[in-house]
Amino acid sequence: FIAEPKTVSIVGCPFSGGQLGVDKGPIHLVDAGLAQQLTDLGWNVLFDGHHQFEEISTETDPPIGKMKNPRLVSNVTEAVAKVVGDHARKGQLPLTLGGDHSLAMGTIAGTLSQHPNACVIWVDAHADLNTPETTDSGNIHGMPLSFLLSLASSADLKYTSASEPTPFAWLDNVHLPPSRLAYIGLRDVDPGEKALLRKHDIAAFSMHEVDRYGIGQVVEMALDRVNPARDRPVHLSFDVDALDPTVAPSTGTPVRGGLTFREGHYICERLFETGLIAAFDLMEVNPSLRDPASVKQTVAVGCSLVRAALGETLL
Ligand code: 4U7
Ligand code: MN
Ligand code: MN
Ligand code: MN
Repeated sequence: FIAEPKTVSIVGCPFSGGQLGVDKGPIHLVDAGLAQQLTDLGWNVLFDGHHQFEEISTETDPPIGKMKNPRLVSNVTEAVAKVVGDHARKGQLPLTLGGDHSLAMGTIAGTLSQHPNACVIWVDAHADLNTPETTDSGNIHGMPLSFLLSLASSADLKYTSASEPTPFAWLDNVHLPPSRLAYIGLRDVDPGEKALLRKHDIAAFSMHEVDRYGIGQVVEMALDRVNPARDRPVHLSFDVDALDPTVAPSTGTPVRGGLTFREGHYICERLFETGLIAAFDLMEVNPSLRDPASVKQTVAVGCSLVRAALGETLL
């Protein structure tokens, strides 16, 4: 899916509309030298600055139901979908740096616009499958997959305005079949999300399965579910909170009992080996949390995961 010479387009998204405070992540990742590291791996790297997002204040963007910042998140993710889709159409690998995980509404919609048969491997402590109804927090970074799987839609927002479209109406005709989503690393799943996982028979490999089978087996089992012939493009969406907080402390919603440094890297290395990665997201790096040493560690691990997904090998 990636044309020669292999080109990666860095889509820096300093955005935190889906959960406050996570917007400096991409800036730190790029400042740590990520572009040069990918050049050193033999990639042609495109990066022309971080995206500038419009500002919509919470005053003009009051919650709809429980959803916080709905207009802002809808507008930003729609713009991200166009950017990611355009890079994919040119045969480039879009590498989106977040920012909060609501951005995946945009990145996955962008991937599907070019690769309608793509599957998604979602590496996360959380399922990010809440609907506007099931969410407790109202934070949209916990909801992107409900919209992408069409388990939620703009109609659920019960919103009427003569002057603007309903937020997320642009996503209503985007559809990722639930059979093409596989999770790895889950360990903090809300009751409403568990019900949806079961109802739609979504492939979900929690930390329990990682302990039981080992990460090597789990990655193959995940691919067997969503990509049995190993012929579908893979969109890899990696929430850094999938890693154990001792490995990646600077993130907004840390959960103990996560992936080790090696388990996280193995997922990236193995998917690179398949040659199927069409897009990569690295999300939820939050430098506003924790001390400078923890931030530095988390940013370094983030860069290292990206290198692993783009072909860095141990030998
Ligand atoms: B992240 C949560 F309730 N499920 O909906 C929610 F536990 O992108 C957390 O994976 C969501 O970091 C975490 O707010 C979203 C909560
Ligand atoms: Mn998470
Ligand atoms: Mn997430
Ligand atoms: Mn998080």
